[in-house]
Amino acid sequence: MKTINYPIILWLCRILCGAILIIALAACEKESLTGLNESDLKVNIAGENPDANNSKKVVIKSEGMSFTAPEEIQSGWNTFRYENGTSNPHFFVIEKLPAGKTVEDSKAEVVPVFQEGMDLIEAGLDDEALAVFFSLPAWYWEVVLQGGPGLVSPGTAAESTVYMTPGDYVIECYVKTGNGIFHSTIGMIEGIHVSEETSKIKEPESTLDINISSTSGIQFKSDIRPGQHVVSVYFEDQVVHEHFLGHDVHLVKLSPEADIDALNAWMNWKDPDQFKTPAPEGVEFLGGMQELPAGETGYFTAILKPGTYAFISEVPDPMSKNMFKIFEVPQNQSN
Ligand SMILES: [Cu+2]
Repeated sequence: MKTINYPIILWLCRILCGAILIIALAACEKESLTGLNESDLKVNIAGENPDANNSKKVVIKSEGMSFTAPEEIQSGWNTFRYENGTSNPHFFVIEKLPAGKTVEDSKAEVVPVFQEGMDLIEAGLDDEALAVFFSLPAWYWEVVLQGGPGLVSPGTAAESTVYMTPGDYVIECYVKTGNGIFHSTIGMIEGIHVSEETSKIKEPESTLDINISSTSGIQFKSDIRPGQHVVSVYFEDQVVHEHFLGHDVHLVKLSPEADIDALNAWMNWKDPDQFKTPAPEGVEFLGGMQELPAGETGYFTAILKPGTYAFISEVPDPMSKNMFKIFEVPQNQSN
């Protein structure tokens, strides 16, 4: 059920965005290159120093409303390093396409259908729009979300590790511009082929374990030491929430002026006033793990400094679901 419903929303986003493409182009200008070099990116992750594994990482970059990504990577465990060189927060969710399909099939066979549906929504014909969405090609319902880095603030890099089976994948971001345009609609979608050849990367060993479920929310041991961490995220279950998507985990650093209620509200793409740039003030997104199927585990790295952080899920009102957990990183490990 979940794999059927997730992609609907992602594509619906594209439709919504497509309806106001002209505005999108204007927004795209604001998202223009910031000229950030790799050395300018803030250090929020482990592995900044050269090491034997760096060359094995899959580097994805954004310097505008697009992703620069390799066309092909190996199967098995893959560490994605996402470098956000833009002026807005982004993420990417990894979607596995059914056999024989590529991102071009998605663009050719799915996007036009959703655009038609969007036109109907714009006209207030929601029921008719729903009927159009159900006319999508049968293969579309087999798309499975397979994790990916959580939200990443401007000028920031993050790393996440997921297990990938051979096939064709799409990565996309559906944060909205200030004008309500989904980033995927205006270019933040890319295809990646995963080969039969397996990577030599081992499953990471975690230093901090998160469990997320629809019944208990986000759970972890509260005594988190400062320093470098490999965070595991185990998806005990996966369900479709009010925004038609499942749950995931994002790491955020909260400054003293951060508006907790504003952030709680912002995490709902379905709200026309939320999940739009700019993000709430005082909030720094440091990556995380996009939704995975029930029973799967993904990993992300983080360097935690003394201060206030939170693990938060991109779902409507995460606080009410126990999916907005604020925690303190103490000054000393002994604390
Ligand atoms: Cu984006």
